This record gives sequence, structure tokens and C-alpha cells, in this order.
Amino acid sequence: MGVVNVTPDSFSDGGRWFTPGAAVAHGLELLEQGADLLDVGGESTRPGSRRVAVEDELARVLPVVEELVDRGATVSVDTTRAVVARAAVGRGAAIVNDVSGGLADDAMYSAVADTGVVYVAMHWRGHADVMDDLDDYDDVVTDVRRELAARVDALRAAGVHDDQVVLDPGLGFAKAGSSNWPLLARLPELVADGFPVLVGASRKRFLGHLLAGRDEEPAPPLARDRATAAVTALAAAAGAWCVRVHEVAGSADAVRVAAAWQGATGTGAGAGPGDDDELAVDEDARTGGSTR
Ligand code: PMM
Repeated sequence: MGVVNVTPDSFSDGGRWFTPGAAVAHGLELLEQGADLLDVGGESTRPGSRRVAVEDELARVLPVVEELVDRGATVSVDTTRAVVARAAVGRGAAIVNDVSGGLADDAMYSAVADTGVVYVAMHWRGHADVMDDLDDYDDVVTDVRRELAARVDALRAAGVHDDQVVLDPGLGFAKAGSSNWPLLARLPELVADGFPVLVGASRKRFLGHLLAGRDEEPAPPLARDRATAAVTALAAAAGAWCVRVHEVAGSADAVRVAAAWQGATGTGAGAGPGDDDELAVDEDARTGGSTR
């Protein structure tokens, strides 16, 4: 999944693709580099950032969603607002990617149930202006899985079908650096819960800290892509359904390596290059199904 942030202030690529034309061109470039899905977002979740007005979010994302869908892309809309989700689906978005897992907007689950789209429920505890104070876990993996299971219960109660649901541990959201590594290392536990899993590690702060130089300054976002590709390889090998990344080429290669590796050992469900299964993500997203 390639990231198309139509925002002036995202932490990793803020402002670079802020006009609709630049955002569409960037999305098309990511498709050429091997993305199966494009995630279009109009509200930054940068730590500490403020909400944007719903009118501004709509104005940012809708033209970009529509144009990318017209160009043949499978598009996901990155929003916590039901009204934006419904409007984007109306323009052809196949997936709603909600970093709040439905907690930011009571109307989100009925929008997902009504439209029948694939829904990414991310683990979340609060908006960007407060999330850094919400990193309090007994065991981060157990707690995140339990809180995601509660989201699944609520989704089912709202009439959303299991095969619409993708779960995401929400790396960096209410998670300090050290809380992110167990979520990656123990990804198979989340995968075993039975839903497709999306991992969003791309360019995040915990990678910046990992890559800090001798001066202990975190590596800047644009210097985190090789580490992101390494996470992609390991996440794919651990059974992730999807990785959300800013720099697609390296992660597309990493996914191929993981698939070939698993195909050769026979220990996983991954397919080798050229195998029919390789297209499953794309096809299933288009048809609103899952790859489980
Ligand atoms: N991270 C960001 C934004 N959207 N969506 C999902 N499902 N998972 C994530 O980890 C995630 C996300 C972070 O913001 P960015 O677009 O600036 O990288």
C-alpha cells in the first residue's frame, strides 16, 4: 500500500503532494513502483497535530480519490470521519483505512456496514494531540489484541461482516519507541487472531531512534526507508496481509523476497514470484473480500 498524503504537514512527506495534480502524479508513480493499493489521506496524524475541518479534508481527498480510481488504481481512503469515508467510497474508494478503529466517529461502522467496503481498524487510544500520553500498557501485545478484539465485537454488532475487516496494531500511535518492537516481533500472535493484518511502520519515529547516529539524534524521516523495507520483509514473512509505506520500490522488492523465501521453505502461505496468489491482495481489495 503506497501512501498518498494530501496534507501540508505529515511528518514524513508533509506538503510534497499537496495539490491534487501532484498527489495523483505521485500515486501513479507508486503504482509503477509496485504498489497494489494507494492510501489517500487528507488529515495529518503527526504527533501533536490538530484536526482539520471536515470541508478541508473532503476538498483534499475527493478529487484525488476520483482521479486515481479513474486511472485504474485500487484506492483506500485514510480517514476517521464517516462522512469522508462515505463520500470517498462514492467516488470509488474500495477500502476505508481508519486510524481510530471507529472510536473517533460513532457513525463510522454504519457507513462501513452500508457500503460493504473493506475496513482497516487500527489500534488507537486518542487523537494526535494527546496520543503520546496514552502509552500505558501491561503487556503491549496482549493489550492491543484485546482492544482490537473489542473493535471487532463492535463492528459485528453494527452489521459489518468479518470478511470486510483488516486489523492494524497502530505502530507509533499511543506507542513510545520501545512499545513498537514487541508488536512487530510478536506479529504472528495478531495474525493468529484470524484477520488480515496491516502494518504501518514506514518512516516512523521508532525507526528514527533505532538509526540514531553517534550524536543520538534520530535519523530524519527520509533516511528511514531502508529500515522500513527491512521491517516489510520481516512483517511479510510473519504473515502480514499488507504494509503501508511511503517508498514503495524497496518494500515491493522485500515482499517478493519474503514470498519467494516462504514459497521455497513451504512453511508459510506466501507464494513465489509468478505464482497466481501474488495478485490476491489486488483482486480481493477490488472485490471487497479478504485474503484470509
Ligand atoms: N500510520 C499513519 C497514517 N495512517 N494507517 C494505518 N492503517 N496504519 C498506520 O500505521 C498509519 C495509517 C501515519 O502517518 P503518515 O501517513 O504520515 O505516515
